[in-house]
Amino acid sequence: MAQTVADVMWEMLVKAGVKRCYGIVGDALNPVIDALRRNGKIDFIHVRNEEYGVFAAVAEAYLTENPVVVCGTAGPGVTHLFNGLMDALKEGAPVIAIAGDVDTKLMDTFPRQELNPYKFFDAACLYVGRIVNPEQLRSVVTTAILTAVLDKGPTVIVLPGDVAAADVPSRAHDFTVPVRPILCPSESDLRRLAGMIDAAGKVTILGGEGCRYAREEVIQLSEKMKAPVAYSLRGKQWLEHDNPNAVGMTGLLGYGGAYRAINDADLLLLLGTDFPYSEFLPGDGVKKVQIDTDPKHIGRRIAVDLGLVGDIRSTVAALLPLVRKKADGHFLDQRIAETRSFEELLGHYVTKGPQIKPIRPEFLAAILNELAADDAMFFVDTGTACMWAARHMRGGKNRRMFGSFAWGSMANASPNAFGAQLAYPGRQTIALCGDGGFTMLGLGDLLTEVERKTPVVHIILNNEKLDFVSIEMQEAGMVPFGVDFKNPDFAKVAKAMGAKGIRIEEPGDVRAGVAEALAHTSGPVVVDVVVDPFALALPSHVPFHTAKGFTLSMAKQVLKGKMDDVIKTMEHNVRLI
Ligand SMILES: Cc1ncc(C[n+]2csc(CCOP(=O)(O)OP(=O)(O)O)c2C)c(N)n1
Ligand SMILES: [Mg+2]
Repeated sequence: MAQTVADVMWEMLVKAGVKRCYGIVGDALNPVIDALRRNGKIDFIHVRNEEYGVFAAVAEAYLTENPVVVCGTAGPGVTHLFNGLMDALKEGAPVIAIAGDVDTKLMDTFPRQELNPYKFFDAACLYVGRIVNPEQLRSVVTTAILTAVLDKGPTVIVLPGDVAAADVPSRAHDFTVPVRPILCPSESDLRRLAGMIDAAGKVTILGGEGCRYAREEVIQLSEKMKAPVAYSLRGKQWLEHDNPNAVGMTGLLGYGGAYRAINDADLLLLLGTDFPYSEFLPGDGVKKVQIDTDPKHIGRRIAVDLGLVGDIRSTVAALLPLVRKKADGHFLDQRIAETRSFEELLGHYVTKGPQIKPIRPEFLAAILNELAADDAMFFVDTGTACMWAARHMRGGKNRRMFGSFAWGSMANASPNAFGAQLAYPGRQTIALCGDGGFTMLGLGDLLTEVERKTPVVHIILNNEKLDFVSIEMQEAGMVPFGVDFKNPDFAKVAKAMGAKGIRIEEPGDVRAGVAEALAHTSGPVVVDVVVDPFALALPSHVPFHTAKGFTLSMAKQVLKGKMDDVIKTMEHNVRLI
């Protein structure tokens, strides 16, 4: 049998390192998935919702840095891919989407399920190639692969069913993925930067995801400059653990000495971070230097005094010998002391945790952190889970933490963890889920995990609330509205679906329940933890408008007869305010 367009497309994708394709078959995709079956080298992960498949692919692609394929069929199947592709774009994950398309003879005639792929994917993808003629195959597939891998983001191959099933033209479809160059600023620019560092009394580093391979170099530089090291949520896993100069995070999730480290410095070095909350970044009193591989990141959040385009590892390595060692460690010592005292404050709920009911999420996060393996992979839902993970989970050389940190979608943790577990079978994989997030996406595809016997540990923060939004509303001075809901017993639901289920209502049961879940390796487990719905999570530095808004909200709630809730929130959080 002659090879079809779809056959050769899969061959090329296999050569690019693709191991899995997540999605749902149907209509236009049938010949595409039939060719995948014939190929035999790609595992087809039949999910229950395409969106779940994309979030799984994003985690796999981010962790392995290999391209991962997702697919959805013409129209509705394709639309389910969109949110996950936006996530891939923002998290920098090489995901390639195969979008089914109506037969070419129907294009632009308003048939059922047609969708203009260029318009639709415009915001989400770095490249959209629509194959309407088999002769395009080599160019479109090569471009989709190379763009995804080299520019680190999602691309789309749009494939009508009739073209997928057509014979392929007889020509070579071999290709290689070229190696990316390592960018480093010129020596004169590095000398200029070294001069600015030497002239500054107090220097602080704020590092992000760009420090992924630069941890040792950044710590060495901080030692030499006596500089506190603050980080974004994406930078935390690379810069916090085993770093004597780590001072925590700034921004909405802030903790530790980071806020003052950043705002009281003479010079702030922004390394590989596109930190989006400019209100938490300092004004003109602090000089700023930003280094990033992506020139578009430089200066887009705040004005910088010097911007350098470069890979953080090689740039910092080249900078190190040019910088003079500083003698005065006073500024650094103060920020470290602040970080320690904030840790003690946060420790309140951890040490008191076993006696406090309902269960404090901080206590749960701290126990999880303590019991998890040294090479555990944590996935964190958008919501309060991010706050507890940021403040109470500690990284390690081989620990990983990932979430929808740059895009901020709900419901990412469960599918992220699933994708990671498929890529690293047997490695401990933990999803810290909101109850809103888990019921949005994770619950349906728990069936997929059961079928695959994938050992993902889901820890559900059961607060019967969109708690993060409730806090947002209170900070803005509103009465929380539209944020409450009722949950079933998730442990019972999990059992009915064929997974292991554990329900924890008593604080004294947290340790044993989490340990039991982590020891379960023959399939997915859902730990339904009934946590305090009034657990507040204010940042370490509360801007004036937030404090004002919060007080206003409390006053409004009293007027609406919600005095009980107000008292509970105040009472439960008195140590944090
Ligand atoms: C798809 C999507 N819808 C809505 C939001 C806005 N949002 C951000 S966090 C959040 C609440 C999450 O609730 P839950 O998963 O229960 O976590 P909790 O904050 O209660 O721990 C919402 C609605 C979002 N980020 N993504
Ligand atoms: Mg919730």
